[in-house]
Amino acid sequence: MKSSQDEVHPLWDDFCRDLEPVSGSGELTALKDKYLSRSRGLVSLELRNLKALSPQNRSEAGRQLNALKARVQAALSKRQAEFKEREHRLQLETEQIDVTLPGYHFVQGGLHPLRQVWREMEEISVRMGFTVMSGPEVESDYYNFEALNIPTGHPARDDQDTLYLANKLLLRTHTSPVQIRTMEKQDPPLRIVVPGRVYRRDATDATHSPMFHQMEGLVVDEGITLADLKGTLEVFLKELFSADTRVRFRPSYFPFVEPGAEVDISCIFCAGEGCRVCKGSGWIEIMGAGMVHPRVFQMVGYDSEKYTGFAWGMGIDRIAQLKHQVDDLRLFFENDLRFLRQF
Ligand code: 2NL
Repeated sequence: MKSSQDEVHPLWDDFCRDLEPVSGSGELTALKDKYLSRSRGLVSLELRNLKALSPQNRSEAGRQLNALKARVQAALSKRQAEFKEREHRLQLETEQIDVTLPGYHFVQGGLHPLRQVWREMEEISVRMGFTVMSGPEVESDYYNFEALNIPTGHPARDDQDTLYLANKLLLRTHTSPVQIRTMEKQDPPLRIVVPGRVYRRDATDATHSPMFHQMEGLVVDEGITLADLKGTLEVFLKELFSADTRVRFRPSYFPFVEPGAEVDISCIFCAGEGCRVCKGSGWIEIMGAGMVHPRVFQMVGYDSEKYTGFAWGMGIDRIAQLKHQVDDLRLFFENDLRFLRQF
């Protein structure tokens, strides 16, 4: 007679037939329920029926049922593992990434050459103790002219061909209105620089643009002298160009300063020998400057007996042209990438 342990319970064949067509986790759970559910499972029912058997038969049948239960559990686990494996393989196939594909090309931008010079001038100024200020590009006649000692009918108004807007507004022709606004709000001492866009009614050519960039500066305190102006601008220009740059001041006229000066640097191309750029003179005009006119201080409510100051203004575009030897201003505004990529 065959050992009872080898004898497989008849439910095993049923189970095997049921398991055969199962193709997914859901069906497998239903199958597990059918055989092993505590309340309704076929194996569980058989186990409960053991009570009705005689003690000798019971232990034999019990062993057989427990063996069946273990085989069913093992078969279910094995199939479950196969499903999991299949799912994983499918995932690997469908979610493949070809790591040999070329990456995205991110275009690296850069600062416009004018902005680079703008920044450099700001940085030098900040190192020298100045605060960078900005203000509106649309201005009133008062801030652009009146407060700067340029009254109606003054020849300077004709010189500065202004772009007028509606309602008596205009596009600022220099950044000076920002200094006026700052003085109205702040008491001395004041050390500020103002870079910004400015506008003139000019036709575009190699040396003119209706919009260009300027940086002005202003120092106001007690006891400020022309020597402070000369020393400050000399340090600034040596930083901006080179330590061996020489600076000279020629008397000139601006309505908002007295005395006024035009400031030259020794030619950065021929070191003063005389060349095409400096037209043989050895000097290049780089900015205008002067001691702030007492009338300007009176307009903003500063005590012109107590305070003195100096101011200057220079073209950012012009300095960029010099630094990079760009002979046509329009190149800075056309934004041809072949030009811009050189900076
Ligand atoms: C130039 C000349 C200059 C100023 C700008 C200024 C501003 C105030 C008061 C006094 Cl609020 N002066 N600015 C002074 C002298 C010259 O610029 O040729 N710029 C390109």
